[in-house]
Amino acid sequence: MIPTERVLISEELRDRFAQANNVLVLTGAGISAESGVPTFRGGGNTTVWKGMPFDVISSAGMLARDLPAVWEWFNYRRGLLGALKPNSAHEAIALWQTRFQDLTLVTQNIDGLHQAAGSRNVVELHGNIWRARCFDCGSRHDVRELKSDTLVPVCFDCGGNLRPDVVLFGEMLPAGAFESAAMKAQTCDLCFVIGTSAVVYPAASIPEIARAAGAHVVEVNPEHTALSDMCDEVVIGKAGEVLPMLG
Ligand code: BJW
Repeated sequence: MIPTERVLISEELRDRFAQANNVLVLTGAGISAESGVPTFRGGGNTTVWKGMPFDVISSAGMLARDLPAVWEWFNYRRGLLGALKPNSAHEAIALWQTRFQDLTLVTQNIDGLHQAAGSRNVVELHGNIWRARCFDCGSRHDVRELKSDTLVPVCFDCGGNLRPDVVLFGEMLPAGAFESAAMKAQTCDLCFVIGTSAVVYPAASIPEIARAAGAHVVEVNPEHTALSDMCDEVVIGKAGEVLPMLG
């Protein structure tokens, strides 16, 4: 018996994928779900930690009020992520680097799994959980080896307090990150939006910019999202199943 594909990829998408030169990919937490990374929202639920919704603990306000609590939250998450590996969706996108003339990978994820799969020049809109940044001198440090019970580590250069090098609610994105993604969105011919609920701005505006500039916008997600209605095509399915089918 010939196995049937559970996910439907249209002929139009196959053609566009075969002919595309400039491709932009925006990813969110859902692309890492099949690696075991918890998403923030989905199925009507919101991640909560010690009674606090994540948008409270992961906020500029909490950083100002209670830095040790923020470190405790990120130490806990580094513990969750440490052993996880990239999945077939991360691997498929890493292969696209050699397939297209120009591939821009923009991620909202802080887990580093795209890089672990071999993707280079990843535009990280929301930072990276494996780095910390000094409040005083701004220098960045690798915290892969940091002990999981360290609350408020100090800067190896100046002794100032470190903070996770991630973008919390109410904070600005890293200088130039959104701007370079938006510039590529204006010139891409195919734009994939993968595994994001597309409710957090300015990241969610990237596919909107691509669509307004004439790109074909394709969403890959098991659920419909805030962005589905403006997409040219919505592929309902898990990223780890859909992306390898594209080639
Ligand atoms: C699968 C799957 C599978 C599951 N395969 N898919 C305009 C209007 C209103 C508000 C604002 C606005 N502009 C800015 C704001 C404020 C705010 C914002 O957007 N708020 C809205 C939520 C209302 N934005 C900000 O504060 C940003 N900063 C900013 O704009 O600076 C300027 C400014 C400064 C000061 C004042 C005002 C403006 C910063 C946003 C930073 C977001 N940070 C976080 C936390 C990072 C650190 C941490 O990890 O703790 O980033 S929030 C969280 O959401 C995280 C994510 O990157 C981000 C996006 O989530 P994502 O990736 O979409 O995940 P989910 O869980 O939402 O969705 C998962 C999806 O996967 C679902 O759709 C599933 O179906 C799907 N899925 N399995 C494929 N196998």
